[in-house]
Amino acid sequence: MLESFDEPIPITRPLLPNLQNVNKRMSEIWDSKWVTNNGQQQRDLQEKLKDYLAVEHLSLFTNGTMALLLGLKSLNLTGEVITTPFTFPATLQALDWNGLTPVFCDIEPNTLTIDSSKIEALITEKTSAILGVHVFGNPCDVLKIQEIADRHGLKVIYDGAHAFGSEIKGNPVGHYGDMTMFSFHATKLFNTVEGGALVFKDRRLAAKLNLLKNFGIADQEEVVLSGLNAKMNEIQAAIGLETLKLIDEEREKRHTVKKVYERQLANVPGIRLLTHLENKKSSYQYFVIEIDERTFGRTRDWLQEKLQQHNVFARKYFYPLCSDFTWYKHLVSAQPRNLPQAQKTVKEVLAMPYYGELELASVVRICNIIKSHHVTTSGIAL
Ligand code: T4K
Repeated sequence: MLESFDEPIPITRPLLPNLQNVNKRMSEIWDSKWVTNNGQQQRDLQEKLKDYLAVEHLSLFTNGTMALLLGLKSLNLTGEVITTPFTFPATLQALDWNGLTPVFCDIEPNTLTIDSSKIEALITEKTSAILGVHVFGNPCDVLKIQEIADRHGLKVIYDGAHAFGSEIKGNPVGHYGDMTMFSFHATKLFNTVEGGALVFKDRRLAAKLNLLKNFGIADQEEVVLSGLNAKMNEIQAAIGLETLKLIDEEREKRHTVKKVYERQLANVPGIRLLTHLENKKSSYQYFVIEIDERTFGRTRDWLQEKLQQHNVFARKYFYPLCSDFTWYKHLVSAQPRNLPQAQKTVKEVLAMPYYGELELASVVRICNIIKSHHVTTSGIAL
């Protein structure tokens, strides 16, 4: 019988910067008495992130959801947007708040991103954009998506909430599409507690996004469009500036954790590791496995429950499918028969505890719990 962990092992832990360094920045902010509205820390972080992500245009927001919502707004989209059902609710909610109708496209089994071979059949005269999600940091099939978009005059937006630092053949993921959103929530590899950014191709969007995130106020005399309040404040930015210094080291630690998981779970029948990406660099945001009930002998839900009994909190990201939300059920594209791969994936995927501080011995213990509950075809637990 394997022992439970004394302390809970969560799916992640926020990467927190050195408190003394943060306090130093807090003193600067206190002295300046400038705490939000395009302050110095925010401007510094914007420049640092442009360098880090190797992009020309970047705008910071109070969180990833507001970034995506206002990014979609800035592109004047109308009608229908083709997207994936296998994502966090925020992707779809950003469409809803823009009055856009999602058209759900099935996902492909290796990256779990939108299946580019199924997009074209869903395009109608109402389609204005494709919204892909680089889910778990796995980049979408960006070249094929762009080709389809160009043929039909559509915009391409990526929800890259998980993809900070992902690359495709050496190119940063933010180079693709018209616009990419990154989330800087506490659970993300790079975080500003809450926060987010948009990177975009068209430099003219910078001014529009500045208006959209600041009530549409052009100056003290004029409000030129209906915006919202979605600015990143100085405290968020200060934390981001310090966290950014730790990212490369955190990535290395996560790489080591990943290797241990991969070694331990390599030959467990019925467990597929979704970590090998051809020609693509991972963001090291999540470590995800897929449980095939027939071969493993148990369901994903059963395994999640077992891990929980041992004080290990793996998560069913992303369950339920967004297409199963009650307010989409009337859509033809949301019908389960039209999304067979997504319907299968949503029952099989489990995101494992994954963060740099996770002890390697704990990873081995977690894997032993999984292995001990694998059932052979003869019904004997290994
Ligand atoms: N698009 C996609 C594809 C996304 O995944 C997300 C967000 C968005 C858009 C929207 O971006 P933001 O507007 O959030 O910037 C979390 C996050 O809240 C959410 O940001 C994230 N995706 C999603 C995948 O995960 P929950 O409900 O799973 O979080 P919660 O509170 O259960 O936290 C998970 C674990 O993390 C805890 O069990 C322990 C640990 N934790 C968490 C927090 C907040 C800590 O140790 N300390 C903490 O302060 O949603």
